[in-house]
Amino acid sequence: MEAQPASKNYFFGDCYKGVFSTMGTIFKKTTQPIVNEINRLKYLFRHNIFAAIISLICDPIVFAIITVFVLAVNLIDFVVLFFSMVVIDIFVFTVYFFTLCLDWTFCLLKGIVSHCPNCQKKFVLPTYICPKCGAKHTALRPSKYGIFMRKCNCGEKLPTTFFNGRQKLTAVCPSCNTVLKDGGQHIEIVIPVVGGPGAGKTCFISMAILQLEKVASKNGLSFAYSPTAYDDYEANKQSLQHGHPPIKSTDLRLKYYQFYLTPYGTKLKNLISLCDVAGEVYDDNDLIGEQIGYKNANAFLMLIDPLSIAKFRKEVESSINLSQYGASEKPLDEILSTLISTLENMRCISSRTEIKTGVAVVFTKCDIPGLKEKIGKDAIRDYLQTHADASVYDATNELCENFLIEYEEENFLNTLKSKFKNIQFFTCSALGHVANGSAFVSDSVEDPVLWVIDKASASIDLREKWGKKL
Ligand SMILES: Nc1nc2c(ncn2[C@@H]2O[C@H](COP(=O)(O)OP(=O)(O)OP(=O)(O)O)[C@@H](O)[C@H]2O)c(=O)[nH]1
Ligand SMILES: [Mg+2]
Ligand SMILES: [Zn+2]
Ligand SMILES: [Zn+2]
Repeated sequence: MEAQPASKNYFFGDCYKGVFSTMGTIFKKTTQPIVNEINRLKYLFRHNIFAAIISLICDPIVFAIITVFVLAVNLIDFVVLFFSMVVIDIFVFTVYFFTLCLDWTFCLLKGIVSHCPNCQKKFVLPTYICPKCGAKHTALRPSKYGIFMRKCNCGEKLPTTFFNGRQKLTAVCPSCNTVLKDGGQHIEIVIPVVGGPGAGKTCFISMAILQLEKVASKNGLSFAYSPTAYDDYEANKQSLQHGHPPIKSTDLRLKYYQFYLTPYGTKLKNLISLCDVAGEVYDDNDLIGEQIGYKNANAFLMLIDPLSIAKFRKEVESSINLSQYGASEKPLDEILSTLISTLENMRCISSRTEIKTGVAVVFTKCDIPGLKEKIGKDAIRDYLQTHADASVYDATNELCENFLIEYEEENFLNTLKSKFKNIQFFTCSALGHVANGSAFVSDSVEDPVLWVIDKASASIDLREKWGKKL
């Protein structure tokens, strides 16, 4: 463990010094009569050799008794101190080990983890700041500096576990010092939203968060938006509510939009991050390779702008104004292969290894005329009429896969299905209509977000919504 700005605990340092100095003092005191006797004899030899010889003849019994007594006292002292030291040691180390394990097990079982919204790193134990002197404690856990509490160099006592209040201290990222929420005591779920320029990521994220706020309670969840210094949620929300789409993203680093979504009655909060980025990042392998948020992601939301499918775009371009729908031109399979190679590099996995992270594949902009009948609500209703056993989600999968095959995106579909183990298709419209001055009204944007959250979270279980346990 890195040296900490704290003093060592008594039982891990000064305790032994004390025991050894006590043993030394007892030894010194008890052997004093022997030393005195030797000094007396030395004196006699120098000044009165006759008296010295008499003393040597008469005193050996007394001398022997004193020596045996002294040795016995020291032996008893040594045995008592040694065994009490062993007992204290065993006790202290048991308490230390138990507390350390309890703290780690609590974090592990509950899935306590933090992701830095700035440098994107993931860690269980943040750095804690001493409230009195501002010193950084990089390993505030049970240790030689203290089992339950540690004393900072300034004298302030700091709790070393979540059980006795470590989370009340200010926690910062160990890598870039960004202040973290909840003192690091939360379950954090990070979900990058994947899609090319203009795919509809920013619209989707903003409208999904707005919608989640409305539907959370129906699903037994409490919702609270938690802004970071870097997000544009308020600005996007304002413009969307006034009928203006958000401005094009320019951030070449993942931007975390964070909110709490926690089942009622659960103390430990789920902090969810939907991560946005400018779609241009997918054009540059170096740039995307710097976004370690992908490596640490708990799930992915992959957005499909139907207009990025060349054959479909061609089919509708004469009947709609493509620019009104902000048509994305980046081919789907290029985005997918960039995502896959990024994950393979970051997670050090081979091209044949399946990725277990859940993916919701979301057809957005489904207000485009004609889509409702192909993959949207009308198509699902018709499908269910002829497939009585299928669920809405089975129907969506089947219809979306057929759509991709029909519009010559089989390559994309095959790669997706062969690489990712957990896939569910969704259809939605983030805006509900093209910009016409009236407020946008989203349709079904919350479902894919809830699906990936349910997949990734141990505490959120929406089986009633899906009709099965995910
Ligand atoms: N009709 C309709 N248009 C949409 C919808 N979602 C997005 N758009 C349009 O698509 C455009 C691009 O959406 P954004 O959310 O900014 O796309 P993005 O993926 O964030 O794009 P970058 O920031 O460039 O990466 C918007 O300006 C809207 O015009 C939708 O659900 N329906
Ligand atoms: Mg954007
Ligand atoms: Zn950081
Ligand atoms: Zn301090």
